[in-house]
Amino acid sequence: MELLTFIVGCKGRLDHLKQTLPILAQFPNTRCIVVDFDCPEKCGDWVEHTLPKVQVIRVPNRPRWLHAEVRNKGMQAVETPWVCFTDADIRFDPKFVEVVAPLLRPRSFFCAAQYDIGTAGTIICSREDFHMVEGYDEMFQDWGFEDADFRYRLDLAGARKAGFPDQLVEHIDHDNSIRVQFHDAKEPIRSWAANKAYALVKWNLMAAVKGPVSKSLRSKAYRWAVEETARVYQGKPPRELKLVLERYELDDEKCHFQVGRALLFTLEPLQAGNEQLMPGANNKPVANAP
Ligand SMILES: [Mn+2]
Repeated sequence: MELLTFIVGCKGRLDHLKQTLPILAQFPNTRCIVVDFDCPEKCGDWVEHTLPKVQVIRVPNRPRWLHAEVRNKGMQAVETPWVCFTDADIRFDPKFVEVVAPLLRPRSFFCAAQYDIGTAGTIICSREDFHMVEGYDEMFQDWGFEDADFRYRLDLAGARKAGFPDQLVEHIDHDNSIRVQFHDAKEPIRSWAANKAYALVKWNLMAAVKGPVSKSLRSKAYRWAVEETARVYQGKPPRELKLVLERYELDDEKCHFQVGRALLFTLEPLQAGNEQLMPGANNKPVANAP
């Protein structure tokens, strides 16, 4: 059995994939999976034709790029003990596997030591840890923060973050228009803000329920985060989110009621210049994110 499987998703990035995949495909003791996520350039066909050792998973009928689903779908075919999630625009150093393989140890996950907006999504974790945290949260839409949330939950589950040398991965530079090509939110700052707000709500819910949060609660939280961040940008007054976690019935001859345990969330603007929250536009490092 090989040590590690690379998972690369692609939708309209065939030009990048052509530059990066041949490097992944020649690494020893590894496998490689490309998730053709309804790619308009039919990247799966190119992969099968050019690099037949690479496994292709096709996910049809996906007009939107859903990063979390791409990665979870890729994971379904992984059999190796370790997995490296990465993107079509990440060029790996030919020594990557040689350097990283000896670093891998149980209950750890690995990112570039000082990852930036381009390389933040490249992460190695064990298959076991991935399943323990139930993978990526598919509630996240559009650009941003599903990777920070994944790292946060790995850490919470007891897997320690470790680094590999930054120069082993290089991001092929591109502008934001490519980043949001298949997104509804065309300004990455908007989806990044909504996704971060959602993550903060969810992390609090996880602490309150001491475990995974139900899909219905997450769905309410996500809708609120998207609507509420949009309202803040439009200068509209904030609206609270109340999520009832549990209800206790007190019902006998003398009283008929229930007590609920709820969490209340608010989202309010700080000062002007919310753009500063965004690590993206000018490629500032996000190494301090979880
Ligand atoms: Mn990129």
